[in-house]
Amino acid sequence: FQKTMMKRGAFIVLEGLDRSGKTTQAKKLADWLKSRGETVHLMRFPDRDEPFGKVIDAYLKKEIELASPQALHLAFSLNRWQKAGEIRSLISLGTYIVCDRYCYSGVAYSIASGLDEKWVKCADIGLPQPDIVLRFDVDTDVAAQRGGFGDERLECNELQKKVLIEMKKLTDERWKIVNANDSMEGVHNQRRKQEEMGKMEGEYSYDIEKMS
Ligand code: Z5A
Repeated sequence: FQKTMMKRGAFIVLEGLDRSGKTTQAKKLADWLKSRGETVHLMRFPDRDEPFGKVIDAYLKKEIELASPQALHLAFSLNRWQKAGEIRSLISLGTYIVCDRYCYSGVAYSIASGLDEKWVKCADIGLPQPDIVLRFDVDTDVAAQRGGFGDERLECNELQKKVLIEMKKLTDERWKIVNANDSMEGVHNQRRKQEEMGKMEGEYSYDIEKMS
């Protein structure tokens, strides 16, 4: 009985191209939720501290090679599966998880890199589903001017354009689009305006029964 009375948290995912400002805005969103008295946990994928994430990190930094793009895709997926239990339990305890990238990056980047769509999607079936996905849309030339672009693998304009096409295909009614070409504060204010208009109200107040 006590469990059913407990307010469920929420799983909020930020998606978008490289340098669209997801990490910056994830922190701002987490601070805003904390200011409203919520318990918040910031999460990101790839989680480079987790064992499979260490492999991904070394690969992206060009320190190691992987035998196939399929192996890379599965490493990204395993990295999420390692956190699936933690995500479920945090949400059931009332925590708001603000997550920087999730399986949508996994699917979009791997399809854009040439892998088979059907095969790519299989690895993530059964992972906890987000309540809401915020898609940060940035023009590739704007993103390319931002700090650090081009240092790691996968950071090239041609791939980014294909990723955006794939990410748009994944977009459904749970997604909200944010214009990420704006300044840091401008992007944050767009988000705040959505909240002030009451659009977010209710979307985050789920009952524990709604957990799958
Ligand atoms: N990948 C994949 O293939 N499969 C998967 O399953 C997953 C990921 C989960 C690494 O991801 C790569 O892995 C990524 C996708 C792929 N490859 N690419 N390309 P990552 O998340 O670890 O990548 P990252 O390099 O740490 O984050 P990011 O996406 O590049 O950046 P961001 O989080 O969107 O942006 P940011 O860190 O907030 O900001 C970037 C810079 O821009 C920084 O200097 C900020 O100060 C600046 N910034 C931010 N916002 C603004 C605004 N509004 N104006 C001006 N400047 C700004």
